[in-house]
Amino acid sequence: MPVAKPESSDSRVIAHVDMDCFYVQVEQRKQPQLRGLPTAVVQYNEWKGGALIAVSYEARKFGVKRSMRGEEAKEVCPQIQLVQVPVARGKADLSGYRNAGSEVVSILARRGRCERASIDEVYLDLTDAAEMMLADNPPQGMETIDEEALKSHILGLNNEDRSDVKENVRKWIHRHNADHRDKLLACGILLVAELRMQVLKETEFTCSAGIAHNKMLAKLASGMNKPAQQTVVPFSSVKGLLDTLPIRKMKQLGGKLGISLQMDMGVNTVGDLLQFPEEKLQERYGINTGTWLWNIARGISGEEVEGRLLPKSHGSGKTFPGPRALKTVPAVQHWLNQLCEELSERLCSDLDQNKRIAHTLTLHARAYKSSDSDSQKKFPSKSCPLRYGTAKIQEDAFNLFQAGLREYIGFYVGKTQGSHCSGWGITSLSVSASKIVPIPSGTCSIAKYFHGQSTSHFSSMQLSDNLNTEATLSLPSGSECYSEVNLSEPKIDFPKEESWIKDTVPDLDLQEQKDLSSTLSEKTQDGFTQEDISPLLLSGCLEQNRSKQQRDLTKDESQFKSEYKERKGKRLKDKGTYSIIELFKSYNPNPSGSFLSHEYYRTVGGTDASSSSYSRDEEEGRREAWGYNIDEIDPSVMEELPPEIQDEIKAWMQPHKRRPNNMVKRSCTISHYFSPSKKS
Ligand code: DCP
Repeated sequence: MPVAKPESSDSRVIAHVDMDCFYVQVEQRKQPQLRGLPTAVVQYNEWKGGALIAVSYEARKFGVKRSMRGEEAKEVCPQIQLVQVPVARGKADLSGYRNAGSEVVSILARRGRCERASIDEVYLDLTDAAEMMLADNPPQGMETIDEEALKSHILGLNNEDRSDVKENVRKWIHRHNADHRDKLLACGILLVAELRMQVLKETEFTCSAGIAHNKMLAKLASGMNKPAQQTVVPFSSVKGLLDTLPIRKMKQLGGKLGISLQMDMGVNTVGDLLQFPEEKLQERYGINTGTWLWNIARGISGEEVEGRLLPKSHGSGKTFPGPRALKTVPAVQHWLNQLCEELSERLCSDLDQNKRIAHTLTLHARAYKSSDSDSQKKFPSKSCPLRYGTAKIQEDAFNLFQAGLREYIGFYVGKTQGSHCSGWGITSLSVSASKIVPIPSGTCSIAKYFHGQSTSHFSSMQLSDNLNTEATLSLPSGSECYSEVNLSEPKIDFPKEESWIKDTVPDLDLQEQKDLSSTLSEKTQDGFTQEDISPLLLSGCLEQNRSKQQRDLTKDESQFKSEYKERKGKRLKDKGTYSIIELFKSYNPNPSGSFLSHEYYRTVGGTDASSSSYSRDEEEGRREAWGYNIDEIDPSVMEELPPEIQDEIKAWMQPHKRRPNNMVKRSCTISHYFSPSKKS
């Protein structure tokens, strides 16, 4: 049956699904004896019991918060179970959590377009499925409504008589006189409840969800009732929700922009924004941001759910705070090698499982100079074409670091090498691989492709007298071959940047996202963006290793071959086998038909409806744990904004770089992000 396309964003059904205390659930699945107990996951660094990064709802009842260290948590909750994040190569190993997130994504993606927004959250566009349900089997006529759906929280629903909340939900779903938008949301309620139950059955994880007409509202709603519950925002309740919502609770407004709205404009709630005409907001914050603020005050957001299940980049990073700062080049190289090894491993897995290749390697660092008045100067992020194989990535990353350091300290790095303290310190290092695209169709010989890649620096030099000559890599189909060397420069047709690289960095941890965000916005030393840069331009940075590369070519390729084979044979999934039925029987003393009855949560550690993932304390804790610079807008949030808005906010946050006239000039593209109905 043909499915009617939604005419405006009001008639879309969008869900935001967020796992509950995710890392804790992953650890509890590994160790089922921890289920139902107050539990927290701590960073591998054991100082004062390690920093808490995930706290179970049972532990939250005792006042345990993410901002605490293990020892503090033990003070408020002596029986707390602290589980350490797995460690590999001297740093946190998040692969188990990433893989667990992927399991969930593969289930959620069954009913509609699915966008993996971070390690534990997903957006779904369920519009087509809802329209289909409405046409085939509308909820209004259903005799029985699933128990889990009846436990939904519907904003604006009069629940004065608390004894019959489920009955009210049933009536709301059954309304025959509801408008089309509410009928679609009723379908959304059933679809999401079913998906959440499926996730529970197949993975043993609980999640919470928000269901609304756009991403912004769905995201807001998903944190309102946790854990294992879902919240719905009918169109008629949007104004009521936003009117009283503190401005800083909007995830995009937790940083400087939110502070400015409060301090400069006297805006304390999202509803307060309604008093300002769009022009006024544009005048103050630029055209794009002004329009965006005008829209969010009205609950309008036309941002699409991208069909993206895989991360758009991979990153590996580590911080070295305080006395742990790296002060010598060999120390940096040691850690870079560890990070590159992890990155290479993930690239191989991505290649093996998803047939995708990454094209750009970027190095990010944070540094300080002990004797410099220009202490504001940032360590420049550097990028180059990515060559596969651990040794190559390590080598390139080290070269990028040296190039960055030269620029940062202003004189030749050689002077600072050795074990002496050189007057600088590195407090954070990360490497990331981006521009990840599927291997072009017809490219059956992966190895051949990488032979082409691995020699790209040489080939680009050979091509230097004819810069317009870009050899096309045409690979014959056939079995993998590791022995041939193809000296041509690979040519890949990238999908349009906007359509491929979304505004989020889903599979990076918060620190990695922050670093990547800053790199993507920075230009290189030569004034080229990383999109502009060609292997030839990097020859200065890489030249010193050219002869070594030539010598090592054969060795590197066989190394890549064995790494690739090794990865291929490795099973990544680590799914628990504990029966879900057994699990919930053993923890639910009064099991009802539903896996997650309210009784379960009351008995083994539920939370009241006021607990929310938007709690300020938790936000602060997260920033602390990840070394956030409070002066910067939360990048994990900013990256979810349309790129134009990101640019504008970045410009706004850096007054010295701000050019208001420019902002006005390049702002005319914003309108397509928002519903055309906004002016009505
Ligand atoms: N995380 C982390 N370091 C932080 C914050 C979070 O490593 N400073 C990790 C652990 C979390 C996961 O990210 O389990 C997801 O973070 P959320 O903010 O979604 O929080 P939780 O899933 O832990 O809890 P909630 O149920 O409140 O969403």
